[in-house]
Amino acid sequence: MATTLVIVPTYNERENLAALITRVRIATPDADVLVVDDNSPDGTGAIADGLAASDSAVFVLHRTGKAGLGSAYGAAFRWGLARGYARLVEMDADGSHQPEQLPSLLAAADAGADVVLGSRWVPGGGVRNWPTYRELLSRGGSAYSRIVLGLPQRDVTGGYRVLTAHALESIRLEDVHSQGYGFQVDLLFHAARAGLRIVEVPILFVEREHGVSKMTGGIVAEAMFRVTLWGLGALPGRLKRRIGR
Ligand SMILES: Nc1nc2c(ncn2[C@@H]2O[C@H](COP(=O)(O)OP(=O)(O)OP(=O)(O)O)[C@@H](O)[C@H]2O)c(=O)[nH]1
Ligand SMILES: [Mg+2]
Repeated sequence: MATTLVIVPTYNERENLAALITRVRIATPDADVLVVDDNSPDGTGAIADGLAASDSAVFVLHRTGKAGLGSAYGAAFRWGLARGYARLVEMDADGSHQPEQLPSLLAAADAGADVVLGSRWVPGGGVRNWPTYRELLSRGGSAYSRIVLGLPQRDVTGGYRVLTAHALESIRLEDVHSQGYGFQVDLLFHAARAGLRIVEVPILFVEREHGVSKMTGGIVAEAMFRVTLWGLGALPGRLKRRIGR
């Protein structure tokens, strides 16, 4: 049985999904793939079913409607943990996360990391074809979260990650409520507080060629609002540790 599960959440990714799954299967032939589709109006779910029918390593989790990235990953993590996978991977469907870089992320998990972050903002990492405002937003969001939450990592909003089953079992998933980009920060914050070993590996993030971005001002606002609340909540503990030093 495969020990690695690559999770690909989809909402209207008809033009991207088949090519992405083919690349994943070539880059990591021993891994299984789980597509989590939220009843995409463009028929992505049916495309996923077709891929699963012709490849026994591909599975599909259908949900009834768009319920956000965080709940899609929550459902997929539970699906994978229940089936005994040792490593669970987060990957976007739009090609921004290159499957060819997955072996280097998995190698960091093999070397002992509990959580591996594909990172745009460490040496060797970067972005291709991203408008300047998106880069500023991402770098700014990471910097703000780092300072407010006291996280040392450079790329805290990225969604290309490997989590071991041990890591996911150490995090109370029911406490991770956020949806858009906030979900990734939320998960990392919980991982850090659980004392897990977190390692960043450089990735080249490539802007999507097909389909439309699901990022909205509301998602950014949600993330900033929640990060600020968590930061305030964690402040007494941080101050106490500083005074106690
Ligand atoms: N199942 C599910 N997948 C989603 C949902 N929202 C986004 N996705 C998928 O999650 C991945 C990342 O999506 P987003 O973080 O919204 O980012 P994006 O749409 O790629 O936008 P950019 O950041 O501009 O590339 C993509 O594969 C989307 O199809 C959702 O509500 N449910
Ligand atoms: Mg994207």
